[in-house]
Amino acid sequence: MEAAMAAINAVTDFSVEGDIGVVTLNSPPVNALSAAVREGLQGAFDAAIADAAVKAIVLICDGKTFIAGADITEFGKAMTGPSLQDVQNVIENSPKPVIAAIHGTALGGGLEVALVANYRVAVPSAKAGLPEVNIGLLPGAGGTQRLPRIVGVEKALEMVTTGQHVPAKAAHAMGLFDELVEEGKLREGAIAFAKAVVAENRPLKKVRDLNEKVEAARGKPEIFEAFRKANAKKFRGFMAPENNIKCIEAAVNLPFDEGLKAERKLFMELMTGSQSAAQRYVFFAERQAAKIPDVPDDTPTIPVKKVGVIGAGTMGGGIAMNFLNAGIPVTIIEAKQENLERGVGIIRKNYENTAKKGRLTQDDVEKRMALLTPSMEMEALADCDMIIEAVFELMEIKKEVFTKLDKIAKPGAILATNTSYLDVDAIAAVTSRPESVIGTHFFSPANVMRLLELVRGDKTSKDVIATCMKLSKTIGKVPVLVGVCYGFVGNRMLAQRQREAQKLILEGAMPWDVDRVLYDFGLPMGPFAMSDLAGLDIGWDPAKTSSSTVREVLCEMDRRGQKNGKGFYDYDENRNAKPSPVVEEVIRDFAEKRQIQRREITDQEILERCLYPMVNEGAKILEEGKAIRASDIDIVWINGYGWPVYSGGPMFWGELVGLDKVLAKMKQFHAELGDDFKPSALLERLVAEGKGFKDA
Ligand code: 3H9
Repeated sequence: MEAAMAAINAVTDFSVEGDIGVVTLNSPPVNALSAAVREGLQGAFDAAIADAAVKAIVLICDGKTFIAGADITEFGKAMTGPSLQDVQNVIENSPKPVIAAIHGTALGGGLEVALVANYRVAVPSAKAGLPEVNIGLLPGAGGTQRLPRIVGVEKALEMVTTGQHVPAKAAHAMGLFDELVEEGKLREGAIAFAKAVVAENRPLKKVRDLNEKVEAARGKPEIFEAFRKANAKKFRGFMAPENNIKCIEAAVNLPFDEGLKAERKLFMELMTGSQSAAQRYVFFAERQAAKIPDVPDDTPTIPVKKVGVIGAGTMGGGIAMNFLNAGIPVTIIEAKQENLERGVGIIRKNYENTAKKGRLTQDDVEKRMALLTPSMEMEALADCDMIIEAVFELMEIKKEVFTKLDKIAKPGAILATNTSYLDVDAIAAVTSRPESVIGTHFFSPANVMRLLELVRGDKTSKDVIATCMKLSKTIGKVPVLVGVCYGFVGNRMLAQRQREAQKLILEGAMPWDVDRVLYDFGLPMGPFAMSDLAGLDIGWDPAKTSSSTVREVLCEMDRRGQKNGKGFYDYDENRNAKPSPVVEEVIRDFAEKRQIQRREITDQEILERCLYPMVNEGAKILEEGKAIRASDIDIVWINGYGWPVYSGGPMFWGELVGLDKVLAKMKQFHAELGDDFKPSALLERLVAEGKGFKDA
């Protein structure tokens, strides 16, 4: 072989430098292990092994990262070219030492390739992980058998069940990386390392032969039981964590090749199931949501170097924290001194609590607080590039704020209204620049929840949309662009579920029946537990109360929710909920007065009554063009309301159930229970044409 570079195929090159062979992958965006990459790798390693001048082989990647894993887009399709295992066999059986040179992220199948090399060197900014669990899978190319042989059982359990990306320094400390080389000098560093391996004639150690750490855990099933118990709440409903744990158990209890077989079987079980299909769908849906058809990637953006937030209440404070966390200065406005001080105090307290938990240093806390300018003058917002209004959710107040803002804000500044329901166009109309106005619906707590519904008004400019989509990422949010309608996507669909939950308790179910069914479905909590947590008296006015709903009656009885130990449930001093006989009585009495005949209600009916109308409403949102695509609706529900990711969101789940089945039930309920169940025209059309939401 010549010293010159030889192309093995379109994505793989092989070159020789002195006596070191260098295999280079270049398959943007993330060097995923597509058929072409597998083929190229096999060809390049065959060439390197056959080349008599080559004494050791370095595997390195061009672009932003080392191999980020198997090519997820190929899953579920017929395989072409060599399998990943074929490629790994060639590398692992190489008679010449192989060094994986890592930058960016070595993830999943990528790390599994690195684990069949004899050594791994990396730059300090690199990370490594087995994140398959996040797409409902497990590392299916020996990762679960090799990783514990290097890092030990406890760390391996942690890594495969969280999917965490371990930073280079920690990876080095746990032996996953053999050496760290200077940032920006990976190629030189890896070649130097390879030369040293050759010069010192180091033995060809293989990870599969390192048994000490797995043997240390043999005969100790309590390690696994304790791990399962400690994480039971986190893993609730998910199949993948348990299969990952079983694989690590196999690594401990079985010889290596038997362990590989167990891994394969457990991998296939996940790969062919609906949970992984849903989680893979969500992975791509989240990235798809960032793409707006009429706002191309190269749309100009407005530099946002300073942000204003109007309102230092719970929402305003949380919103401000997002920007402070990202290093963007914030001016925060309140009308009254005491409210301003209280709001700023809460922000500081939040940061200090985080610092107490060790997730921030005191220095970080001070740096963030130094970026915050409290003020009682709206004029202080004159130099802000973006201003987010987070005052009380009342149209008249918002209009008043925007009228003032229009006079103060500099030309081109983005004017955002944080609203959960209100008409963004009506707010924009009071300004002389509706093109600068956009809705930002943050979810509470705004510094924690990932979802951000960005509400596009009739006149919102593309620059403003492009800026807000990108800025959302900067502040760690998952943005979804939605249209103006009451409650936008999330709350509009939630209203369907809430309405049915209220009806069901009058017709025969109890709040704890409804909550149990929805919790068992995988939601974080049911509607009544949620009401108790939020407080039953939110928006309740004792002066205007009229006993017109069960909630009102409960408020009149001073049952205000968790905060005073009684709501839909009774609470003990540790806030454990118990079904309340008093509430049961109130409900029965309420139904009787309204002559509602109570009857037996099955769990199945609760599920269908609460969730099918949501799917139907999602279809209406789609047909009205208030969401760009069905998968955007799913992203809203997963990130804003805790819909279980393993069923993919309401729209994906509707298809999993079968749109024909959903429609048939909606028609039945429509006939029996009235217009709340009127099927959407889109749903009817899709079923008639045998199509799914992606064809909408
Ligand atoms: C696996 O390895 C199974 C094996 O154990 C066993 C097999 C037998 N495939 O996220 P980004 C695309 S399972 C295909 O925006 P970032 C992505 O869709 C895999 N495509 O960039 C996007 O496309 P587009 C285990 C992929 O810089 C573009 O790349 N590995 C894959 O924010 C850029 O992505 C994982 O689960 C893929 N594997 O983050 C890692 N990965 O531009 C998954 C990405 O058209 N990937 N794309 O929208 C990640 O976590 C992030 O993408 C990464 C980069 C951190 C790498």
